[in-house]
Amino acid sequence: MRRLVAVSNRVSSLRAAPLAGGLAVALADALRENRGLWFGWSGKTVDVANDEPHVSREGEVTSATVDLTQEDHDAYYSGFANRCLWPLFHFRLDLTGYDRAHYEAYKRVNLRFAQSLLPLLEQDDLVWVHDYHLFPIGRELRKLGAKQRLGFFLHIPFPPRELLTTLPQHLSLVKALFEYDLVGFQIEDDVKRLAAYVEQDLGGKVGHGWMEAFGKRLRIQAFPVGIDTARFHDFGFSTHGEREYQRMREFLRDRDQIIGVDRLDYSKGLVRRMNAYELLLDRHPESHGRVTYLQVAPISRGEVTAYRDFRRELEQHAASMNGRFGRVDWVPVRYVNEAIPRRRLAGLYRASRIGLVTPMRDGMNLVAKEYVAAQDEADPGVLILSRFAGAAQEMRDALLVNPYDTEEVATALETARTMAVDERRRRHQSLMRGLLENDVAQWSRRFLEALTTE
Ligand code: GDG
Repeated sequence: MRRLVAVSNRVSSLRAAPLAGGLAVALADALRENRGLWFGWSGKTVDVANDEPHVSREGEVTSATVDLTQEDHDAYYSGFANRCLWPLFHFRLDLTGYDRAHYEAYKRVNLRFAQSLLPLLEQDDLVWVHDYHLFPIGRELRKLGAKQRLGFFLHIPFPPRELLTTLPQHLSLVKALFEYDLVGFQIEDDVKRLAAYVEQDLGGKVGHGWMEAFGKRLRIQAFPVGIDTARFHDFGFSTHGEREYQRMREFLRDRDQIIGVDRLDYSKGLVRRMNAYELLLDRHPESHGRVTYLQVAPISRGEVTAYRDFRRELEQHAASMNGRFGRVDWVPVRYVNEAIPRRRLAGLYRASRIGLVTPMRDGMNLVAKEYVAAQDEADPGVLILSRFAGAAQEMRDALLVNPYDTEEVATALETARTMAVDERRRRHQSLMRGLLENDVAQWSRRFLEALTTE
């Protein structure tokens, strides 16, 4: 069995991984199965950074992390990755910052990571790089002589060529992809957007599963990421999950709860989501006191201005809705920044009649999948899902909506609120089948198999 080396911006503790969610869960299992090594930033900033990684072991898995100077962190992570690539790749040119110094820092940090990682690599390793922070690390590793198989997976959407080409460094960024043996995107649409760029801007060739440009051939495919479906379902019925569920049911009594769970990020569509809920309350006075909306939104990237501005806007919105509609015995919106442990989160999903997942653009969106997995199959809730989340490609039996269309989202809320149990069961069964078939273990297995074969 070949060793797996996962490379990502952050490295989490494996013990905490099943509780943390997202990428950590996906990687932890694959690393355990393959006696892997996990390499990335330590999460610490220091005055003088040392290239020697901190190495530690947890059971079968080794972690190796490096520190960053504050300056590199600000320019590489908060700067190029989160002020430029994140908004640009989520189709938000209005929020995209173009700063050459940030790009230089991005390249410098990728080179440093490559230099620290190289001595740790063994001949037969499969190296799997994750996400937009690390496009160039494959090229840097190759330049330093790495012969191992290198794979790259992009967790966020790939933008249309008309947007991508606003980035002064678009050519260099895409060229970096061609250094990998295999590139994975979330959905077919992402692959098609890169294909259009390769054909029209690079004069390259494109076929089924491959692209040619820069005199190189790249293998590329969609690998839609899944969740740990069976385990997450069990979380909702575990001691902590069950306790949270009961506590919530008691608190709600016969009210229907709408739940949203999102990192506090402008791509997740939280303001428009609140507008849609407000429209529901406007249109359906009979729903007052009978429905309530819980938005869990742990704070993320607080050092980036766009995030701070957006947070203030959201707080005002929630407060004004409560002022406008609230009664002494009913609060229409509960908006909390608290991060909730995963088992409790499963209990909360289970206690909620409606899962409201309406990002303006999202690579996949795991919350949509978690919400469905946590439901009780005898009396399941309804998922309302944005068409612009990658997850919408697989989850056809959700109520699919255009998140820009407030009226449509408000109508979907009413449809979900009044949906008969037969239809809820039918939709849930079909969604759950998909989630069990393509769970996170399948996802990493498929990617690693493709990376292993020539
Ligand atoms: C990126 C892409 C893609 C959230 N609040 C709490 C909490 N979470 C967990 C959720 C979920 C994860 O965070 C969020 O995953 P998403 O997929 O929804 O979104 P991103 O963070 O933007 O992830 C995305 C993903 O990568 C994977 O490829 O799907 O499109 O943007 O697991 O549950 N977890 C806990 N408490 C919280 O309060 N424990």
